[in-house]
Amino acid sequence: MASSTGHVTYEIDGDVALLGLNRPEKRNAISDAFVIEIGEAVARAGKEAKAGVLFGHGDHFCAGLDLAEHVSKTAAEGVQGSRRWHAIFATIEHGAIPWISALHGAVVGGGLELAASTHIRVAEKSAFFALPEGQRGIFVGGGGSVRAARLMGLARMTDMMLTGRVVSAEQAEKWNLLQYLVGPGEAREKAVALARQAASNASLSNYAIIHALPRIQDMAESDGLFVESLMASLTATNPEAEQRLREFLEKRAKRLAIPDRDS
Ligand code: 1HE
Repeated sequence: MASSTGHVTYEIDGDVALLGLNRPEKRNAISDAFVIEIGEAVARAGKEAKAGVLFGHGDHFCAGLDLAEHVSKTAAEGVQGSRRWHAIFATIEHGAIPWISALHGAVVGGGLELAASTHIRVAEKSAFFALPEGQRGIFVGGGGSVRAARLMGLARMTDMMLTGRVVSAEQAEKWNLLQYLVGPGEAREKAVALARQAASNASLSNYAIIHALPRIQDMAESDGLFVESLMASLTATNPEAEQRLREFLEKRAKRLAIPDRDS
């Protein structure tokens, strides 16, 4: 399917790609063509940047699936649509680079599923989280039953879906839905700073973090530990590791920023 919605902005800032959801008049609701365009921008960022930031233009991050498009779909079209979201969000979660999402306003339905496919979530206090699928007579279809449930836990997600409960940013932080809670208008800047930090890592380490770490969680303990050893050896024998270890030993490496001492 060709995508020509113009609903995605794309910019490169040094090593960081900035991908903006830009359909504010519909609260960045995601149509079929829009999700494809997100996938194209994610693929481009994987070639041109070392980390990416995903944010929403306007007053909201994303109001989820474009409900206007989903009236009168056949069952087969519904499955194909959901599988398309899965394939595209998988290129965020298990793609070439780490992604940080900057959240404000609505992070609702498919918007929460999209945020859950990124590796770090930064939210402003205006952000609110909801899964109103039950109220709309549908179900999550963008990977939420796996990714969002893993972040917050089954009981909380079941509660959100059964009751349509709207969760504040403060509560969402306690529920592990986000890692950084920041002031008004600060999420994008914080996300870019975190993306720059991640981009400065060895790329093979980042690859291991986004590909091996989540898979290890799905493995039996002994399998996970074995895969960990393989990744540890693969990264440590990479020439970039030798150079970085030498920089540390020769006191040329950037020092850790220790809270309460360096800030
Ligand atoms: C939309 C959508 C949408 C807004 N699809 N058009 N998602 C939802 O159930 C959330 C639905 N949206 C809302 O609850 C509200 O729009 C918000 C709380 C996010 C924002 O409220 P507000 O007052 O700022 O905006 P609004 O007046 O409700 O909406 C502005 C316009 O955006 C309006 O269109 P207009 O032509 O009347 O101007 C809305 O119809 C439109 N709009 N959200 C289509 N989602 C892969 S499966 C995932 C399943 C789901 O995501 S289910 C959850 C869907």
